[in-house]
Amino acid sequence: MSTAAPSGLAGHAADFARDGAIHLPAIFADWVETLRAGVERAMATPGPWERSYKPKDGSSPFFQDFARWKDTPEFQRFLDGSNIGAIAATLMGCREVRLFHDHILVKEPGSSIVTPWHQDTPYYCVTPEQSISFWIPLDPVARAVSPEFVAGTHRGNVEYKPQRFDGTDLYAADTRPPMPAIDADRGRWRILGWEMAPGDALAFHYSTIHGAPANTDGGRRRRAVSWRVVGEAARFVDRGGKGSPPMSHLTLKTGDALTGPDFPLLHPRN
Ligand SMILES: O=C(O)CCC(=O)C(=O)O
Repeated sequence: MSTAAPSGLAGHAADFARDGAIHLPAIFADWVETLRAGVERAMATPGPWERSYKPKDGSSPFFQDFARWKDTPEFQRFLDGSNIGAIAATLMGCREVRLFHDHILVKEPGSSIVTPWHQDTPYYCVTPEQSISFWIPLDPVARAVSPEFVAGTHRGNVEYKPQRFDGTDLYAADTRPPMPAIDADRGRWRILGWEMAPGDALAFHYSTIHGAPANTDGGRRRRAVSWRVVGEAARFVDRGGKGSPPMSHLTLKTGDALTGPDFPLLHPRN
């Protein structure tokens, strides 16, 4: 399998820059079985940052785990053999691409958990200028359960106050503005979402406002792995050991380049 970016991707780069979220059909289709096996292995032995939600109404859980590439051979095979680094470099227009982390997100059939509207930037210990998450579904995803994105909200440098799923503030005395009530007036925003097949990808910027519905449509699992990557402009931001994942073991200082064994180079290949 090639580790070069597929031809025809340059056109998507302009859409990514404008909207902050794009759909790339079948771009990782060759990796579905490998990633499914990795998710199964990771779920069988959750990692130290695993954070799953069990709905109060008794419906199925929403499993989440982070940075499992280190102990999941299938994920290492994906990083070594796929062209994710070259794809990211083309979309971001940068020279180097590093892994920030992987994030497993499995909404079991019937799960009533809604992923609230949020930006990832305020949860992450890294600057967002050159950033992409590749959310790769491993099951068919109907439009009704697709993650959704508010087009263009990665531009303009507005950071909204991050909250936990229970609605409490993540950081004390946070004076950033609250997330707008997007669902109260959906027609006011350009909301993007797609029907997807396993091995497609959604590529989105860390500052794009996004969320996802409950998995109450279709009676299917909604397995996904979101691969978070950054370009050479990325700099560490000290969030006091909070955030997602907390990464409180890092000794980097605010403003340092995001390098070291936690953040392997994906592009260019040595
Ligand atoms: O899968 C979901 O429900 C939400 C995805 C998400 O917020 C993310 O990948 O950043």
